[in-house]
Amino acid sequence: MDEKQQRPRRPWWLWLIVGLGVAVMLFGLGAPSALFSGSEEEVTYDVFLDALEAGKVKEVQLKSGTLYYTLQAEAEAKPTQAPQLNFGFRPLTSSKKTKVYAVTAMNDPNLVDRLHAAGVTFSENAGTGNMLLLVLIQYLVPILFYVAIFSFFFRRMGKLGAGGGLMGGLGKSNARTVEGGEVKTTFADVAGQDEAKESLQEIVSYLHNPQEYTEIGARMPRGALLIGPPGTGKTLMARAVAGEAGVPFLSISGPEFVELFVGMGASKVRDLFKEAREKAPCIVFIDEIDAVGKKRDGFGGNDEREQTLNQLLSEMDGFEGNSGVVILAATNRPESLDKALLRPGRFDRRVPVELPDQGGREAILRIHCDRIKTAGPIDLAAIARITPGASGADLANVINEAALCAVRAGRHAVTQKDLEDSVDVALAGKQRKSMVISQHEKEIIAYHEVGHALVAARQKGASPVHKITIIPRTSGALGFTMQADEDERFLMDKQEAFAKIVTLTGGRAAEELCFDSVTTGASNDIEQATSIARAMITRYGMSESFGMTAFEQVVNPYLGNDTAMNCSQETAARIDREVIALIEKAYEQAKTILKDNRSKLDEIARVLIARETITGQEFMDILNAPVALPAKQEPGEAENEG
Ligand code: NHX
Ligand code: ZN
Repeated sequence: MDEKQQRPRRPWWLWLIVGLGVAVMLFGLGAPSALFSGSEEEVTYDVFLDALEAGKVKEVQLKSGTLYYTLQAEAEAKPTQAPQLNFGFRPLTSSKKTKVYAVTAMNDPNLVDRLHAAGVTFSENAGTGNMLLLVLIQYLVPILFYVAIFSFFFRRMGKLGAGGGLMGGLGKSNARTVEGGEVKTTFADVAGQDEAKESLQEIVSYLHNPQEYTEIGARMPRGALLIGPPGTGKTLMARAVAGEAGVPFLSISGPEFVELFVGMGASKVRDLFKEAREKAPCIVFIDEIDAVGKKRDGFGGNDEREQTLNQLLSEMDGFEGNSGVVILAATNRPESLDKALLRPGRFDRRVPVELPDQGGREAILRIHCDRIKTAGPIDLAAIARITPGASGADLANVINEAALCAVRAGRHAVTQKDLEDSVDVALAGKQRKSMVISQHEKEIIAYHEVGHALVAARQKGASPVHKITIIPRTSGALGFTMQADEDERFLMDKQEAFAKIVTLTGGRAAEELCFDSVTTGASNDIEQATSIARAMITRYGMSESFGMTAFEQVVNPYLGNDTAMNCSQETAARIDREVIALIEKAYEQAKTILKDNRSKLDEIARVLIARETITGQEFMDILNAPVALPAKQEPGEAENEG
């Protein structure tokens, strides 16, 4: 970020308190021994009693459990040091040179009577004058010291955000503010979200020129809700609106409202809107608004959160139609938001920010690629093709990993190969070169992967093979087969879905066929195959017996594909049986394909073991080459030679 973020500086008094606190701790203010250091002589209680009975004691002062006394005879004679700077402690007697004795007071209830009888001047030193200051420093400073330390650490942990703090934070909203004209992000920095940009363009033009809208009597949307999966650039988009409009950008994250201190959420909302009104026209951005905007349920629930939400709702209502404050909020769980937030007059505009399509991915890659040095031909369309489902953040990461990879290799520019390797890293983790795999296991892995590839290549409706590798990865994958479509697909027909399952079972089928045993390694394939089969039956109406009935719903579409079952127990059991049958059918088909292509399977597996990684092209070349049978050729060659 090249933008200057305004972070309030730590107040000077914080340092003062910390300094005083350290001083108090080091020097232990107020301890009597410090007040009289060096000047008094410590004696035992019996010595004191003897002196008292002998009538030699002249004056006694009690202070903090210690008796300080002077003797008659010595009162004038023995010189001692002048009293030092002491907080509120009156020096004993008026004379300047008196030997002072100190004795720890004992539980001696009759002492007062005896002192009185002996005619001794005695008092308890309760301090005068400066005593208030003493108490202040003795008690208040340490407390302030701990509070300061506490708030300091919480701030460092980022819990209170910039400008927060236990003390400094009251009356502040924690919003990070970027002043108008300083937001450098524009729509040009956001790639592949043309529809979202178009929706927000209206807000930009309103902020530029509000009178055009007020003249006609139009009311601007007060808020727009950016909805989409994580990493799609919702924050970037909001920032770009502020950048395009050249207005201040106030951003705060939903969870910041409700954290740490109970009761602060609502006041933070108030402060935020106060700040926004002062800075208007401006953009207020609330990230992850679902943290505060979750549906209010009937049963108790989270009181703090609901108060925060209520405050937010009433603040949004409080805006006059054209106050110049536009609120943008982002969420990836729109279904969980309170209906009251979504009604007109609040977040009345929904702007979907979806995962990019192939063209969008290429555009995003281009933006990030322009920031790094590259060498040789770079084909970003090819990278876009092999990254279906990747978000903008994923793609940014791919480019950055590639740059890091180039630096690691001691090169000064990124090549296409760096980019491709970096996609593999994103999918399956880094290579684990140190891992030693036995020859037998290598064979199993190679046959497993070639099994997938061959089954894919020999089926209608399966995506072409892009790459096969048996280099183990840090994710735990021992090898993988990557498929990639030439053009982006938006629909999948039943045949294609089934072909996918067949391809997934191809790995295990090859293991069984060639080694007559199966391994645990296929677990991931099995999971994927099962979830496709289940979805075909319960969601896509692709089962003969159930037809177009839905038995499962996707719970939150933007965060994983969690589903909720919605059927009777009998149906659930029938669905399970159908899933089993479908996968069984796929597995048999995969085995048939591999049996029919057994020699190619052996040949390609051998090549794969030798090279560790082969491209889809190399794979197809071997597959389409006329049958090469080295087992039969070798004797022939031997004959020729002999
Ligand atoms: C284990 N790994 O967990 C060992 C180390 C059958 C040749 N005991 O099906 O690597 O068993 O076609 C992404 C994708 C872990 C991450 C798949 C992490 C699979 C993968 C389990 C190949 N390729 N299995 C495959 C595999 C395993 C795993 C993954 C992942 C194997 C198989 C992993
Ligand atoms: Zn597999």
